[in-house]
Amino acid sequence: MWQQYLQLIQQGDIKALARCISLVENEVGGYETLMQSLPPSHTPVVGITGPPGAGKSTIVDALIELIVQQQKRVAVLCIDPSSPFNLGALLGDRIRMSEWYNNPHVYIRSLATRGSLGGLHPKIIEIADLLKAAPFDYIIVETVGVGQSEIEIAGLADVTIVTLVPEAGDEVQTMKAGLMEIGDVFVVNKSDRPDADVFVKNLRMMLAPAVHNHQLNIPVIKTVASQKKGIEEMMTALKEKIQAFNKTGSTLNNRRSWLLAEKAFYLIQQKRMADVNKTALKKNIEAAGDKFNLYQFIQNYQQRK
Ligand SMILES: Nc1nc2c(ncn2[C@@H]2O[C@H](COP(=O)(O)OP(=O)(O)O)[C@@H](O)[C@H]2O)c(=O)[nH]1
Ligand SMILES: [Mg+2]
Repeated sequence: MWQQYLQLIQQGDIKALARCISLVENEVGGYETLMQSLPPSHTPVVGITGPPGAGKSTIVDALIELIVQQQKRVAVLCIDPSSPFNLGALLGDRIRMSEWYNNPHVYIRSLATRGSLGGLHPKIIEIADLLKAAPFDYIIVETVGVGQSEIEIAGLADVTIVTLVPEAGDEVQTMKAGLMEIGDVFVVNKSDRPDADVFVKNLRMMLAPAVHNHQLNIPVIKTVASQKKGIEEMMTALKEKIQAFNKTGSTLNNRRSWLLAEKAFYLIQQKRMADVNKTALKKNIEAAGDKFNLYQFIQNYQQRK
């Protein structure tokens, strides 16, 4: 079954892909076999993060349109409980997600943040890996920049876009440090607001030390996503960053290595827990009787493994 799924996914079968994601989400027996057979992939993963209401979904919507115009295929994962894509109707007619749902070049999946300890989604790495096996040209992951999520998104994404809005003129300083550090491209959306230019200037000043120290180019792009302004500039910056990333020759970077180590640790722990049988433990404890020492017991148990 799983081998067949992989073939269908690789052929671009969206239904098979959607089904597989659900199976993985629900940890249906055998999904690990599928995961183990996934070939390496270089589909660029673009993370887009920022505060709620900054316009991330609106930007993604405009990006999808641009990508589709260029005859490319895109998958979008939306992990934003405050404005999920499937509630697009609530956001007004500008988000035309229903249109994308029927477009064979676009796949959109909303994920709940259930059970995740401040991170993105318990299965985000697996789901992104599945998407990478499918013939998409881009994978976009939208997340709210809160809690631990920006650390995860920076590890998961090849290129991270941080979306901000001009607020109270020059209060860039109050921006979360975490967001500051992970942006490869900064987007100042809602630039139709009068204080946008001041904000952009201050943001560039704040980024200057990083740019200078690490010889980085960190573009700051003004957009009015609701009017699709600035989206092409953003796409150009994005493509340059993807190219630069591909040139480094390795998809591993420090953040990704940490994320994978974290995930491996979690999975190994889970696997070890799977062979711990509480009933058997209780029997052993009862057999030891009054001489039972909890700490010796644990020590012996670990040595036996
Ligand atoms: N004035 C203005 N409003 C915008 C712009 N971009 C998005 N919005 C609106 O801001 C609200 C939040 O946008 P949304 O994309 O859901 O933000 P998200 O929470 O970051 O995904 C919606 O009502 C959008 O229509 C913009 O450039 N200018
Ligand atoms: Mg959103």
